[in-house]
Amino acid sequence: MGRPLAHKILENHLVAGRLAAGEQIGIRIDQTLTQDATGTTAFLLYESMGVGRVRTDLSVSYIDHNMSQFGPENHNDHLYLQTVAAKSGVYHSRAGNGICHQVHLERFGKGGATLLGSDSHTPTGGGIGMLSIGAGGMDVAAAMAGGAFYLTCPKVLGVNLTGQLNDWVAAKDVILKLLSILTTKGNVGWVVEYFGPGVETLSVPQRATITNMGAELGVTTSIFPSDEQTRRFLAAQKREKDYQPLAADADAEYDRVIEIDLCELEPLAACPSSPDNVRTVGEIAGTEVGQVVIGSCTNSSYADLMMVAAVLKGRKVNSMVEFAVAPGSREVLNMLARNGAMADLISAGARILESACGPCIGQGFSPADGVVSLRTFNRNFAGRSGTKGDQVYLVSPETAAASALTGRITDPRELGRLFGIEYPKVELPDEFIINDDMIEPPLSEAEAAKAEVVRGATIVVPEVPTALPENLRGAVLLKVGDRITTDDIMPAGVFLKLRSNVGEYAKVVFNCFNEEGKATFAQRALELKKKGVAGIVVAGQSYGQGSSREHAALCPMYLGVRAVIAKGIERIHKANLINFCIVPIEFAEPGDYDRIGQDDELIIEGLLAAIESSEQVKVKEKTGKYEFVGKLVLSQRDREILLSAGLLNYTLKKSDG
Ligand code: MIC
Ligand code: SF4
Repeated sequence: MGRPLAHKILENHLVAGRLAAGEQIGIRIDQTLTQDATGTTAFLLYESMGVGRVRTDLSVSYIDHNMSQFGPENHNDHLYLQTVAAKSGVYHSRAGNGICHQVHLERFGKGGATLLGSDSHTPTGGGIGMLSIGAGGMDVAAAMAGGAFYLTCPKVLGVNLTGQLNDWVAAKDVILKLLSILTTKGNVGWVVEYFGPGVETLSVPQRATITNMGAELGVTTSIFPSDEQTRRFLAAQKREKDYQPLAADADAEYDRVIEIDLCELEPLAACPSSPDNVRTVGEIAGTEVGQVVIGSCTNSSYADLMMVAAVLKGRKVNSMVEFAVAPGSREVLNMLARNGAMADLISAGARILESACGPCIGQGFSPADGVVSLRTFNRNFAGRSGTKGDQVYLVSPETAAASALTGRITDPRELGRLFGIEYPKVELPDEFIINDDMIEPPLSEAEAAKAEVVRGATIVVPEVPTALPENLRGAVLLKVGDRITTDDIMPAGVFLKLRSNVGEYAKVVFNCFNEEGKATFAQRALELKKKGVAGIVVAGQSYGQGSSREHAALCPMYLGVRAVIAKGIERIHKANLINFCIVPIEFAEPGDYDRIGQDDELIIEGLLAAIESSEQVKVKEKTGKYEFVGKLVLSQRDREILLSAGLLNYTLKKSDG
């Protein structure tokens, strides 16, 4: 039986388990990436492991999220990350050099290798044929220390691409189409693999847009073959030596196949406030727009920005539109500065933002009340932009540029009729301007031994979890519905700078559910913790969607939360819960969710024994009002981690033994 590419790469890296869908496997990790918002915790935990230099082929630490620098926190983080990277054998991409995924694709990604990143959009590397997986910082720290990464061997969903995109239809429309089919929920345990004759018509940056936003499906990763397009891209990056052709076997069998004819696609938009709330741009055309932003790791490549510049050249954006551009990397910025396209954008009225995540993670540029904001990003969760009740639409650069001109949501295919604009076919350059001066190599071992790590006062080593009790007595601190995102659990935006101080950051856990004048989630949790009562969170389906931020487990753990009972929990978040010793429990009967009320006290007798050897626990309401069965969907290793009081303790115990 022919094998998909994803399974071939997994097989080449397999160190534990059997390569069969659903089995627990361990794989060797060749490269890691961390970014500053998850990186400080990852490196603090890494340092606690006491392993010295990283044991991967390559590890890179990026600064791209926390760059607003209101107060000393961000710069303290940057200095810590720069010095700890130098000492630990890690490359350091300085603030201003670009968004981790874009820079990694340009400068480091390699087909056939494995990449583990402490950011959910790490699958961007799938655009170059690399098996790239997002994880919590603790898992990445363990991989930097040479440990394997453990996951459920995924099923493979083949997407057969045929045809070719029409003018003005973009890679973004391909992934939006897939999101409209698969939605953001129910896809845990799958890899999406693209194949078919349409693949060769897509450039590496287009493929990277598709694999990047594959994260919104909730799948383990997405991957494209490595072919002539890949070779051309790597050659233009002066890295042809990193090229190798890779593809699935011709007779590869997929667990499911979806057909997408690229010729049939049209411009699409994800409407507020979920990436899978997809409609055609035609259906929503005419809606007034007050803000347009081009950027984020999804759509800020050279070709994306050249397309926008070509549309806007010699024109002005609508006077009621705030228009901003955040180039994905310094390389992209340099290219556009040198070839004049940046001047075209500036003349058209663009506000040029830093090469960073910026507005995508609520670091400025929040829209006004009631204003529609069109963004080329990958997430439009409610409030993520920094404005309560925001109306964020996710679109392609083509649709964004067209709408910036008219001030209304506009199908870019109308640009010819409206402005006489012909489709500007953007070709990738034969050579990018390569300048790696802002990527600092690590120190030699001898130099590293003498080097000091700079640790500012705002950087606090996180608490480690305590052991779970034999019998758990807990109160339901919060009952929430379906699709709670990690942005809901742990908001970013103005709170992002608190990432390196768990005690401070924990004050805003579940902030969006706090009501004015009432005790916050954090206050209620700490009150219970003082009384020796654990916190429990009850949730619906797809709990913990979105980002990889382990603070969504670490901060609740700090507040005394010991269990999450949900109808379903997303992959990365579930791993983070286990790593920080919060027990993930799934309802055996989803209907039992309805019986639980907020503030109910629940008792789980024999919790430790169940974690050791059972697939279920019995959960009783304290006064006997009801009881129900919860499933423990855990691998043997998950069980050992929970019984060891979390991944750090587990790792330390293993290295002692
Ligand atoms: C995001 O897009 O939500 C982030 C911010 O990049 C996160 C990581 C984080 O919260 O630091 C992600 O995608 O994992
Ligand atoms: Fe940064 Fe946004 Fe990409 Fe997350 S999704 S890495 S915040 S640009």
